[in-house]
Amino acid sequence: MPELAEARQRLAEAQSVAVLTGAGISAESGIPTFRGAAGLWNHYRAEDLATPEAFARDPRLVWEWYNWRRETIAKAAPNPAHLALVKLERAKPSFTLITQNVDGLHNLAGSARVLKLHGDIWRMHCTDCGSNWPDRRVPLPKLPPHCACGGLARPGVVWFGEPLPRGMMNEAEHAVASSEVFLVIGTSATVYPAAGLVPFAKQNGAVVIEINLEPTPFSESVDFALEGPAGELLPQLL
Ligand code: BV8
Ligand code: ZN
Repeated sequence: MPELAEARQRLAEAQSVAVLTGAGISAESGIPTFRGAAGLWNHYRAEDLATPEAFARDPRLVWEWYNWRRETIAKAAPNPAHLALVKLERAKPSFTLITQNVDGLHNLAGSARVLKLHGDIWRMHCTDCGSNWPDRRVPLPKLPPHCACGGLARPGVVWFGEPLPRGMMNEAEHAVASSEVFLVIGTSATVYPAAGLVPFAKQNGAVVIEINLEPTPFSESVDFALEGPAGELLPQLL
């Protein structure tokens, strides 16, 4: 039986499913990935700008990058891969969607419960008073933006070297540990602790199905490594 058919069978039989998504699931919505050929912002790498050090050194530069990403994301619509996950959530007694993406497209597509491991580009945090709030203005009127208290605002995302939101990994690990099938979609599986969920799923006896355009460090160890665009493969998997 061809790989896709067998993977579809295992997914159909599963009562509890967990999913980890990365930038690749939003690529067909027109949002550049971090490590794709285009790169996220030609002359800058995410590792150089998505850090507290870069923000401390030049908050305006970091905000120019986020402002540009917010404008790109605001024009993007969920694609068939996002919509397939909404259908899957409604079809399974137990379903948890874990995403590394900050673009909010899973919620826009209709996913009810989304664990945002790396935060949300549409939220702001004040570096002074600590309050945080939603802000969908595109483009932002003034860079860098400030809080009502006058403090400097930062994007509500997790940067490299920063801890994930408290309890988030516990919740994600609990969902993965109790899942029969774990889908890993559109991630290079290079950023931790998120990527650690893949071997964690294997250790906990889940059937792991990977969907990616190219091999990842885990392609050899997953049960099914389906190569192709998520927007095409995911609907075929349901
Ligand atoms: C932490 C939010 C500890 C911001 C992001 C050395 C020095 C310093 C740190 C480290 C180090 N070594 C390891 C670390 C830890 C570090 C890390 O893992 N670094 C990596 C680079 C080695 N991790 C951290 O720092 C994390 N925090 O460890 O804290 C701690 C604990 C307590 C107290 C203090 C500290 C925080 C990591 C979160 C960073 N934030 N984003 C923002 O978005 O602006 S990371 C960013 O890249 C994304 O969020 C995403 O998570 C991550 C990976 O990207 P992907 O989603 O996988 O996308 P990518 O472009 O890489 O790949 C796309 C894939 O899709 C490709 O495989 C492609 O083939 C595929 N694809 C493309 N198109 C399609 C497709 N697939 C299917 N269909 C398509 N159409
Ligand atoms: Zn404030």
